Amino acid sequence: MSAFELLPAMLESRDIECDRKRMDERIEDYRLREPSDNPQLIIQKPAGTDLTSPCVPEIAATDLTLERLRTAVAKHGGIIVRNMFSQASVDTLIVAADRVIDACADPAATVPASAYHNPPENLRTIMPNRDRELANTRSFHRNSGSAMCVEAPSVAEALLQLYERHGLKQLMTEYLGEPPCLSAKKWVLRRSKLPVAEAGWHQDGAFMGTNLNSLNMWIPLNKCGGRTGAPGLDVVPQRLYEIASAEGAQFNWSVSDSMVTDRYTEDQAVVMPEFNAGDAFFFDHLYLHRTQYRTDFTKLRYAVETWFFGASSFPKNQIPLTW
Ligand SMILES: O=C(O)CCC(=O)C(=O)O
Repeated sequence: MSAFELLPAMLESRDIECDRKRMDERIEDYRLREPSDNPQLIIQKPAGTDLTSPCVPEIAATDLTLERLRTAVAKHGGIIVRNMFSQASVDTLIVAADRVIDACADPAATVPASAYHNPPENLRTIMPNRDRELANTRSFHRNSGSAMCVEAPSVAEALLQLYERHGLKQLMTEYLGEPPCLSAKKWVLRRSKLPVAEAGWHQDGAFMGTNLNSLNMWIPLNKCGGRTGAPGLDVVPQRLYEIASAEGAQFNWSVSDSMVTDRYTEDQAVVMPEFNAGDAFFFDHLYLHRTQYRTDFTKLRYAVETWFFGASSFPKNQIPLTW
């Protein structure tokens, strides 16, 4: 793994106008591009019965290879890669998450341009429903304690550099079988709100679609999950091939609590993994998960969520952008 670290001084000395133009171009690259109707899907339902027992596999960052990633996601739906990013990098990202989320807190405020807030000009026009969709997306994030990375192109560009220096651009290219793209809507800085709201169980494919190839890298920036007192993720640790029914759920893209508890019991039970700062949790659009829910959390949790898609097998509704 690379020794490259992201430090606050590196972020703050970036050319913010150059980063903003670059993010504009990355988004613009996809304005007229449509996904393939027949992508070669990475995850295919096997013909026979799957005897794999449910679990969340874990490996050290030094052991991460394409083969380990591919096998774990194909068999178990996801994998935790321990200690992928250094403490210095995650500390910088916590500061960045605070600054970006705070800068987006008041939709009526005029926020001076900085490394932590300088949204690309075309963010409004790229959304199919323009102002309304951008305002709704921003308000959804404000209410969830999150912000799109693209609100701060310098943070976004620095993250791409961090990922590239950790070999992730190459790994994602190999995993997806083509160059990766990211998404404006599904590249998110998160700072949980306390008390944690009961967020629905969901598979991201319910709103992204399923005729695509994806991989999410969810990076916790502080210790969370399990019984740490900070919300991690609750997961159904198995390979699923279809989107579960939304019957009885809060949203048309979520899955009800009773559906999860009735269906995934005993040996298939829900897991609440414990995460360390700088781990990377990889899973795709069919993985069933939710923000960990308990009423007694006392600690904040920071995270970065980054979805990667194939350059020709992406969800257009999530506003793809070139890497
Ligand atoms: O960070 C969270 O609590 C939610 C993350 C999530 O749902 C995702 O990465 O798809």
